[in-house]
Amino acid sequence: MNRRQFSRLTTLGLAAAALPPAGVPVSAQPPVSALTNEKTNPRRGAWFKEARFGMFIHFGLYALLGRSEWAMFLEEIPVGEYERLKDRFNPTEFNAKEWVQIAEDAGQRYITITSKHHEGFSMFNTKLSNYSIMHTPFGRDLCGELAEECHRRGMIISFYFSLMDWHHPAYQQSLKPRTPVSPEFIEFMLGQVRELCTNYGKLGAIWFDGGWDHTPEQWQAEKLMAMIAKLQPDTLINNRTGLPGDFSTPEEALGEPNKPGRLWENCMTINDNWGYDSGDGRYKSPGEIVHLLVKAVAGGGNLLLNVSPLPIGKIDPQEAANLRDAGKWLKRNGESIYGADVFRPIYYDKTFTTAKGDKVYLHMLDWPPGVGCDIWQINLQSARKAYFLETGQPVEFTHSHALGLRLVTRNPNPLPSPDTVVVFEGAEPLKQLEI
Ligand code: JFZ
Repeated sequence: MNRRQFSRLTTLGLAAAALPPAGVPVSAQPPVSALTNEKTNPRRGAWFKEARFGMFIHFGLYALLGRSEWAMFLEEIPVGEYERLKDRFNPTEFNAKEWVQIAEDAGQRYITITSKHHEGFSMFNTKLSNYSIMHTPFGRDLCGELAEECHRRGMIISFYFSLMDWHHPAYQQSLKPRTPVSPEFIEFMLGQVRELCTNYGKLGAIWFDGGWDHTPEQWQAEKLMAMIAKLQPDTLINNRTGLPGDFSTPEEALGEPNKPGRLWENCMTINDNWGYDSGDGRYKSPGEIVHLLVKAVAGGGNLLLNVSPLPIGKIDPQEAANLRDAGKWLKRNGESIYGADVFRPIYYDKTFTTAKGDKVYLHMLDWPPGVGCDIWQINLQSARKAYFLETGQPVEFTHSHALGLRLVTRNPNPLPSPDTVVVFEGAEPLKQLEI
């Protein structure tokens, strides 16, 4: 769903169908168990902070229509008509190796794929429904092949799973907001999540979505989480069951700066749509991708950047090219991203900081700087030395009371870059990290 479609839902009075239910005061919600505590055990959350950059993949029957993943709902296509798409679903060009290679070249450390989106079509080998990829001309377990390739290559695999299901007969009654979810559907949903947690090896995260029409109690979210914790104790769970889970998922926005220590991941489209939209050519440039990543990490979060495979099973070549280009910057500057965390916020939209150990990384998105080079509101007086991350060339700096940090060295960075990083060694970031 893109912004235009989202605002259309609002005008149709269907905002409830696109937003978590409003009006429930936080204090009125039931207490959450240890499983749903907002503080994730640091050991379980470690991979997430180390990885920082992931590939989101929205792929399903909707790719055949090429009008984004909400087409069934927005165009009011009847179930009987929509489900016939499965007879044409045949992404013969799909190659798990190629997808994982693109992610790897982009410097992404995990992949989150739609195992089932709101359309209700399973992209994995489920035994609980015939409405799955196994019952198409393609007839292969795409999620399974991808998971296997990820495990082979050390890429982390996570599954997106929509709670809402526009197709399943037992969910039809529940399509109205605030109606209960039938026990039959809950059994089906729990069964499918059980399959995902059992048949595909170790999962990085389960990324729920589409729960907004129902309360966590109606979804039996506590039971769901307890089941996952039993089958996959280290798998992280996002916050879209309505319970906090392990991490927040601000969409097209940057983070949860007011909740220090909370894991979060910014999910974004690489153009204007999640699912393939044949008319969408508004690609984010490699530089924009780098900037989004830097901003997320500077705020202590991850970036999950979406790609939309074409019906034949290929990732859009332009998306792949831009990702690969962004990856070139990461190959040279990854030290300032992977496992890095918040140093402190800087309220200037071209300069950000990340930190790791006793190093602070100053990210300058518009190097070489214009008039002067005073970095306001940042104090790195304790730093012993500074240098350009890409070249190792030293950078001279001073401090002034009025302006904070001043870089004396202006221009020796030879490489044009979407983000010029200066490393400060011996700074005092650790106190900031533990806020
Ligand atoms: C949901 C899906 O409906 C969409 O198709 C896509 O998969 C995206 C990643 O997630 O869309 C949402 C969910 C939450 C909000 C907005 C769109 N929200 O909280 O504002």
